[in-house]
Amino acid sequence: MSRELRCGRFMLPLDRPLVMGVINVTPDSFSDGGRHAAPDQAISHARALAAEGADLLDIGAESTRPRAEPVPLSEELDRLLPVLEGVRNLDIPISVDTYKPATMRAALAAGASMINDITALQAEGALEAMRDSNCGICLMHMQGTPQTMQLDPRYGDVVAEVSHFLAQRVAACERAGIARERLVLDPGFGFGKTKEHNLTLLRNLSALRSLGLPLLAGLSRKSSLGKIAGKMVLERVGASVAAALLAVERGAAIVRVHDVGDTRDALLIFNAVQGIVSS
Ligand code: HH2
Repeated sequence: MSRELRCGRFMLPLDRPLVMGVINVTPDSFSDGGRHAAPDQAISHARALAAEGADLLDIGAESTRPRAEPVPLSEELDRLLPVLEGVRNLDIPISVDTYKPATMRAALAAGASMINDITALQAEGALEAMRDSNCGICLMHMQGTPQTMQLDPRYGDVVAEVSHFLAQRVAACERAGIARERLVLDPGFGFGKTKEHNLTLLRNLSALRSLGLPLLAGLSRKSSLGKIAGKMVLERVGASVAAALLAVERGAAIVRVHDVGDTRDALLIFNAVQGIVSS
């Protein structure tokens, strides 16, 4: 497996776990809806997360929580572009969380270095939008769509099915001429999965390492953690940090989190115990 991830002009080292800080420029995200919806709020939140030690940031302008309504392209761009303009001078890669090829192209033109796609580039034109750039790409597994995914998710073998799907999407990227050094794979915790499915995936995360690409895990503040810990969304910091640490222990290269500083502290302890020296 490559020791670095290509993200546009950045090469991210993969010899220590990386923290991806979440910025939701949305009025309705499950985790922090409305808190950073105005561009200046989102930009100062991005700066704060960078100062707390985020290795990269992920900006989303459309909520993908269960039952969220899709946002029209023009509205997604209106939310996203002023924020991208305001964060492009930060010296860390900026990822954009979108499944729309037109948004992918606009985001890259506005300085984004990574595309995080919850539909793993299945939209028509998405592979082509990625082919001509050298940005990083996160391919995520989801069963169903945000509108339907939590109604009745079912699997025979959740780990095998997620792994099979991700392998197929990697093959599609390779056929489209997208280099493997640009790819990160994500099992998509909470996307068409019950609490038991999420726990099974986390327990067996290391099985996905056989796909030979870095793994990204997004468990931060998710409802499965709330169910276990009996906590409301904004009270899930401890549970989220624990989940991030468990994911890293099982091989996650990147953790996607809202609480960057607390996660970073936990990972510094992890690194020290493991004898990992930062490059
Ligand atoms: N989770 C969310 C959104 N995007 N992308 C990846 N790759 N992996 C994830 O687990 C993931 C994701 C949901 O979290 P959040 O962004 O806080 O909520 P919302 O979708 O409501 O904006």
